[in-house]
Amino acid sequence: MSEEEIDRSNYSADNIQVLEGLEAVRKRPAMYIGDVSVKGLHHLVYEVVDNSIDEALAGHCDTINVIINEDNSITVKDNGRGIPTAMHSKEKKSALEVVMTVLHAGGKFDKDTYKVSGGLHGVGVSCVNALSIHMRTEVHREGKIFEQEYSIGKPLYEVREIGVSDKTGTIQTFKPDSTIFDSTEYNFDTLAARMRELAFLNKGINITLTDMRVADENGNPPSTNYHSEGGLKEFAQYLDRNREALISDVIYFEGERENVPVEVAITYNTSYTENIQAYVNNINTHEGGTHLSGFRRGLTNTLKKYATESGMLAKEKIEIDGDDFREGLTAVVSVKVQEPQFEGQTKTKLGNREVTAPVSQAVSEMLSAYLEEHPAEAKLIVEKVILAARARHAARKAREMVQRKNVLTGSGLPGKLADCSEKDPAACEIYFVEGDSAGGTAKQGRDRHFQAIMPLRGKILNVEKAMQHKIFENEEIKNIYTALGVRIGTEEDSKALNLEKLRYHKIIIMCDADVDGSHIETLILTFFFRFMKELIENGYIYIATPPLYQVKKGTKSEYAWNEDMRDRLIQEMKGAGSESSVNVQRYKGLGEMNAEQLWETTMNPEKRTLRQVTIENAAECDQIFSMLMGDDVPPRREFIEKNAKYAKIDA
Ligand code: 0RA
Repeated sequence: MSEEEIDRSNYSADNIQVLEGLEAVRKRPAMYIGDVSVKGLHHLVYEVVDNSIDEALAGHCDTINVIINEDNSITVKDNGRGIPTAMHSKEKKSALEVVMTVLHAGGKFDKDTYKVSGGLHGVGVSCVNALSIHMRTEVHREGKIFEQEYSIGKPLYEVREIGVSDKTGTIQTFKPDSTIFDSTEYNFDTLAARMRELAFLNKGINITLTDMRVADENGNPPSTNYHSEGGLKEFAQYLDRNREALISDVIYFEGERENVPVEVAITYNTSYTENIQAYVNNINTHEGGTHLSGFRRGLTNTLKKYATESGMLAKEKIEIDGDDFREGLTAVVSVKVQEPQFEGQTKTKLGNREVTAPVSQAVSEMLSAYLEEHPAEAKLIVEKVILAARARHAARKAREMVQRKNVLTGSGLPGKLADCSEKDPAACEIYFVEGDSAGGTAKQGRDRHFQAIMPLRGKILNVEKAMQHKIFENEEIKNIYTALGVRIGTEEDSKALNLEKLRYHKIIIMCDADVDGSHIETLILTFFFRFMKELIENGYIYIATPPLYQVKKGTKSEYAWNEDMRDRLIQEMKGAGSESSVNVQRYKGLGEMNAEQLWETTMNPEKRTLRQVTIENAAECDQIFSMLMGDDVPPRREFIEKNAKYAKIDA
């Protein structure tokens, strides 16, 4: 290629930074996109959409269309300026090709870059390309249409002109490589939750999601449009839509403090749970960090000052602390940070110290203004804070009772726990089993070397509806804490679980495969989600999957986990012998299996299937638990009806 062909005057093409090659991505995909499970698969879409979001944040794009194609490939289309296609002088290639084939070559433009979104790993579209069996990019720009196609990241031809266009924008289609990912089937609801979240976080943008794999009676594919003019204000309302509001307003701030763009929305509901969703560059930072500290500081200081000056605290003997201001609080905090430092176990904790003060300032300003202007609502909030403080004191007493009792009983372990002999937590498992009878069978069937059994009495307390002191007084919940070895914490300083004390690294919920069993499973998960979220985040929580059927013929017996498997086994066994009537047993409960069967099918690590519990979308998850376990019936019915196709009615 001659020097003359290189367009040195083209600023946008030339300023794309080139950092490193792509080979590494296919070798170690998990390093770049987190993992190769369905999570990683969906991450590819977010990575591509993020580039369009950046273009929108730069003010050049207002519509993004995401399409799940029939073959589970994904198309992302935007009406931005289009990825530059001119020659990149250093690489001697089209800028488009550089963006698509060179790692970290995003749209990073010098210092005053606008790029603030970007997936968790911020790896860029070239990673998506490397992990796709096929990808195609079409750019409408400067009156022309350009295209290039790739296979596993390698261009199939040079960028070429294929027509004229009076529009601008970028259209990208990619089909994930099935040799890389565990599964290549996209989940509409997962993508929908993220697109909805992005629409709230970036107000004004239109995002559509269309599923070409299915069509309604009229042959039209389901398509949803996500758009929010109110931004986080509407996000907070959405999060609380199944809760009873304490105040009807959402307290809202949008602006910049000390050069940090901050958007915050706060409201209160009548529940006892705190729900703060904190975002940095559109990423949910569920481990928190400096922006969350700023938020808490601003909230606590402002409310404390107001409550004190109002005189409402005067007759209270008890000390009010940080937690008390957050019972029933729903808030969304979103900051944009140029060079975010992510820390923590899952790299979702913001480390940048310069972010604390701006957020704290923003919260103090908006909240003190609101409280001054809305005395009636302010009174409701302060009254709720006082109630929370009283409840917290009651809870602490209950907790201290538990801890004192444990000291007295020596080992401190619950009487119902059949512990294992192994002491290394990494090798230990605990089964929480529905009911004493199944608990007994599990105790006989287990490998006592590394498997501990803890029977739970029927339905544990619904923590979504209970007050804290009730929760800590609850026998089953106390037993869960003490069996696991972690502390019961409500105070600010002890809120984080002492995970180093955790006695088992596999915590397995084992319930009957019926409606009651699912209910109990959900109750236990709700408890873990609200009070021991770290266990889920660290991947310690699992669900056991007992078989649904035993298919028997003579001395031969096999297990089936679904109807397809059952029918296949019946066919096989029928074909195998001459005499008729294969025997099928439907297991409704764990109690219908003997110890050996339970071990063989559900507990033996060599044969069992464990489902690991993960959090797909933090904001959505909170909302689903509050809806499933809360007081409001209609949304729960709607959810069940919508998901009924996945549920089987019990015979
Ligand atoms: C860098 C520069 C310019 C556009 C983009 C990146 C861009 C990237 C993507 C990725 C998806 N959609 C996109 N839209 C735009 C243009 C700079 C200029 O025109 O001066």
